[in-house]
Amino acid sequence: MDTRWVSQPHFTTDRSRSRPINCPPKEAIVTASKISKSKRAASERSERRGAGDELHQRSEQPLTTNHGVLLSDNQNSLRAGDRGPTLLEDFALREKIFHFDHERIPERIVHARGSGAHGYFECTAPIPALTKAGLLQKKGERVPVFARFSTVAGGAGSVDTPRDVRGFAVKFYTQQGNWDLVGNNMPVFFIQDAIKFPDLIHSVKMESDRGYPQAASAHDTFWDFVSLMPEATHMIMWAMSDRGIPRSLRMMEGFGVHTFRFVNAKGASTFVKFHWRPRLGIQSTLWDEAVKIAGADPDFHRRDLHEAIDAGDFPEWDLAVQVFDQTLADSLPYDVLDATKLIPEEVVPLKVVGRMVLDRNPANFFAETEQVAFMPTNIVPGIEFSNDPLLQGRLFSYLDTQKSRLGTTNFHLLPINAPKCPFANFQRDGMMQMTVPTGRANYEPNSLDVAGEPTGPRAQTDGFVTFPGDAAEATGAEVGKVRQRAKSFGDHYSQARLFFRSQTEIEQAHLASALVFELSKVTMAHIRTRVLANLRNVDGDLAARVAAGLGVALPAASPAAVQPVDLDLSPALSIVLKAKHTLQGRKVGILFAQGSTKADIVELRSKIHAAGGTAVLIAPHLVGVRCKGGALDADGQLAGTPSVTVDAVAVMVTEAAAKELCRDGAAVQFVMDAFAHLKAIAHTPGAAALLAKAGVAPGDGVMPVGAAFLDAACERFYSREPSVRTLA
Ligand code: HDE
Repeated sequence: MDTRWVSQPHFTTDRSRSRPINCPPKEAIVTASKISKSKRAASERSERRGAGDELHQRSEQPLTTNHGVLLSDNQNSLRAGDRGPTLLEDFALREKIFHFDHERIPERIVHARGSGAHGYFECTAPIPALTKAGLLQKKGERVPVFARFSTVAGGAGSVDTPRDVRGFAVKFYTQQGNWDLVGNNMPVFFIQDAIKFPDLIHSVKMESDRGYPQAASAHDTFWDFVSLMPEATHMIMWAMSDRGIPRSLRMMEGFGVHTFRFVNAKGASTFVKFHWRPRLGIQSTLWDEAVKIAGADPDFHRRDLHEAIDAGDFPEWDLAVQVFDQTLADSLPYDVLDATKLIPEEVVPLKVVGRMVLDRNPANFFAETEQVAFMPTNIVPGIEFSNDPLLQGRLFSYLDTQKSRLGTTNFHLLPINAPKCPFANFQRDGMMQMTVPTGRANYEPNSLDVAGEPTGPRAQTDGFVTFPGDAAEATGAEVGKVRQRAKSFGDHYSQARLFFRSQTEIEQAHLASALVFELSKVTMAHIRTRVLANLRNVDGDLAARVAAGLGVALPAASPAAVQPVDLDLSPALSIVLKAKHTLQGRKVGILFAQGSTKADIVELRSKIHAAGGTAVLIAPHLVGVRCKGGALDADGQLAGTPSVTVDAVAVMVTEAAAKELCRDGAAVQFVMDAFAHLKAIAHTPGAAALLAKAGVAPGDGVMPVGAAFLDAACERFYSREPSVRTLA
């Protein structure tokens, strides 16, 4: 290997130091940007040529894999000898190619071709009387913005100057959250209802059989569609006007298109339409010019925007609003909810409220312009939607799009999309989660704070409250849009009481015992107490039994929004009362051993099968158990087939075998568990010793092998339970 470096003969990198060992001091290092801007002598950079004359460069910044391992060579893959095959173990090559292979994400289905810039919005004429939107409250107050301008029909690599509508999307990073004003450079739209959007876009994009034309509406399918959609006529006027061929992105007007709502601090609302007015005025190209620009400089608009900002010639727009009320809306000869209509400024004048200045180019096109995720649903208090059916459809669409394009529900964590105000909630996990939430409060309500644990964020009284008006107006309903639970949902205990009281005694005991078990695992005393207080509203006896089971004092009942009432009991809610007396679907385990009578076992097995059950033969050994009457194979070996795997058991062993089995824990447990689990137990006389050892007491469900057993095997013998365990 050739290690002759032009300026540094030898490199060893030690990242615990601020720079690689033997690396020139920082002052001597020329950064990439400086390199591009200065004509430096090659000798200032550490370089060497490899054996194949490939250029190896070194700089102060170490090159690593994505997992942090320093690389020594970025020119050669790892080979078995310099002319040998590439080795699979070359993790550096694999990672680099892998990442490259996945660099592209789906382009936007519409507005794929776009250019963006950072900047700020400044309020120039506050309108607190109209809206409580934080960014419009104080003259001179600025919020950061990111704007993206786009064509609609073309792909991401299409030219900048086709005849097309231009997207005009602005994300305002306000202190009340992100507001996205996702508009166009024309104030109306082709269609009135979101349900037609896929048709419109299918028709205008390249035709599906031939894949052309790209970025052009001059073709059959578009004109076919719009000619059948008279509602598109107005927008066609705009699209065919010189607005469809802007001179520069800096010289376009922008429009929110839809009617939105302003809501002020008192809750009063007006309608509003948003307008962007370029300080440079509107300018367009001639069609012939646009066509020639497409050839001469396909990036004409992108370059223009970038260069202007780079040169400090920051593009600027005024934000103006057209504000009107329902009375004015009613007086118009068209519907303000119809996105194919505009309101002439001669009818409702424009009021300038602020200005937007774009003063910074994106540092990285992909990370910012490509990954920015605009959503009309991003609104802030004081700005709301109208019932425009086109807008309402958009409210659904954009979230889907972001998931599909950016691949994860966590797209909001990307720096370009994240709010610049604090944000917190209980949403967790998901692909590409970048945050590391601590603590276990990932739900609310919670009272973990009572025990000193973090409790997480909560909704605030001054949080976003939707203006209720529209829904009521449109539907004639008494109340409009509300986040409110109906009072009729307020009785939380009467049916819980009905359920509990409709259970049989044993079921009630099970329920109470289950509560004791669960709550005994709860380490926070205040939670147990609260559950008991709630239980008092269900049934005083239940609460008392659970408290006793836990050994804690019974608290007072919790306040109930609606006092529980006694409803008529419903026996149908009980499992026991509804249980089906059948062997169908149930399994009966037959425990046998050496010396058992084969004929009896076979007979019982066939009776079980005849009754619809399944017999499972269980023995200490699986194969060839020597029985009276011949060898018999078991279905399961005793240790691996405990009685919990069946619903009833028959112990069919001789006295000698029983004696033997008394020394086998699996056998004793088999019987003991069957008894404790309230199962029917049939037995031969010889089994007595084993039953005694397992603590089986005579009583319901314990019987000699015989006809009665088939009937008993259909049941569980709850009456036995108090004798085998303590229930609450
Ligand atoms: Fe969009 N639109 N749109 N749109 N739109 C998208 O969202 C959609 C409409 C607009 O620079 C998509 O993130 C539906 C009107 C702009 O990233 C998608 C309907 C207006 C941008 C989508 C409309 C717009 C989009 C594709 C009919 C002007 C680019 C990528 C109900 C007021 C934003 C994305 C950017 C982008 C859906 C109609 C403007 C698919 C369903 C009307 C400026 O979600």
